[in-house]
Amino acid sequence: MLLPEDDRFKIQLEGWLRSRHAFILLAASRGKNGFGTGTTPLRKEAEKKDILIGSGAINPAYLNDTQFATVLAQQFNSLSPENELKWNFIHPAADHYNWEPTDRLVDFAECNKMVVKGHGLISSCCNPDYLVNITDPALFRAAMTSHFEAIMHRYAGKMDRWDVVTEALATQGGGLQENDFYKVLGPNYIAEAFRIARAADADAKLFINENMVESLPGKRQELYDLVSGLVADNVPIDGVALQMHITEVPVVPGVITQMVSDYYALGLEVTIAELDVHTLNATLQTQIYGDVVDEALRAGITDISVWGFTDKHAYTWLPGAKPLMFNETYHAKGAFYAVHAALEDLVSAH
Ligand code: 9MR
Repeated sequence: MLLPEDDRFKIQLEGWLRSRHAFILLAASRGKNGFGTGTTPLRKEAEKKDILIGSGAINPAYLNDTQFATVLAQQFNSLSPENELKWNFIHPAADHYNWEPTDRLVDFAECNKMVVKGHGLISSCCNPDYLVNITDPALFRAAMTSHFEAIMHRYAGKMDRWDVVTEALATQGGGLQENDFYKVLGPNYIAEAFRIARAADADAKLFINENMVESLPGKRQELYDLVSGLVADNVPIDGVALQMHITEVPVVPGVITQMVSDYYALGLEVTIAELDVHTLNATLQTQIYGDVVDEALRAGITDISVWGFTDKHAYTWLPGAKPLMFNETYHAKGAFYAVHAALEDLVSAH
């Protein structure tokens, strides 16, 4: 693990602080004094270049908090739900769909000129007993098809892109995760899911969403092999959604650019779907946010989402970490200014 006392890290950090990003820290300290950020919204900078800057992990209940709703609509032009589209949230009983929470998000997005990404068609968690108790592949496939159709038809034209399969690979790599879908349909469940999704909504972009490939070279190769196999089999997939939950260790420079180029050669798009940075070191956090977004934008990524934006509602596995761009009282942190600078720099570079 790369720790602050590591020499390589110090050299990188010193170089970085001397660079054009140094003003971020000054701007961040100004931002602490007020609710406003003192600069243009992220979405304003993004829209100049047709870039989506989104926030995932939006639980519709958070919209009751006016500050939450205001910052979300001001700063982002895309959103996606946290858990509301996962199977047992939206379809808790075989004959009942719980539409209201997701409808609310979609309405909010429409009112605020935001697009919505669907997240959770197939995920490794949150599958109800009535589904996982089906052992016959034909019946299981039929349940999957009617679930996808119900949801994708309802939100056709309202959700422009979907994570169809999330976390297909084992967390540390080393093969496919033996999730509830794999257990009944075998490895082909992935191709089947994409085919069902394309048939249900021919206009939405379809992504495979994966974690940790930026930090684990073996898993990165496995994902590439899996996805290139899908493409070779004419499976309808539009791209790869990199989660980018980063814990302590910066992404090695060049890795994002290489992934974009490899998938582009397959005719696929790469997006960042769930960026957040888990560390107790605020300076390191700012640096990582800035570097990731800067490299992603320069590599041609045009769709970047964070996994929530306020530490008030953060999901972290590192005790004490505050992984998001705004603090608990909605003040912009260094990470916000780093992302802002990366967007602004890209705009002025063209
Ligand atoms: O943020 C989500 C959390 O509330 C849930 O308990 C958890 C398990 O369903 O999932 C979290 O979201 C995950 C997302 O769906 C997929 N990528 C990793 C996310 C957590 O960082």
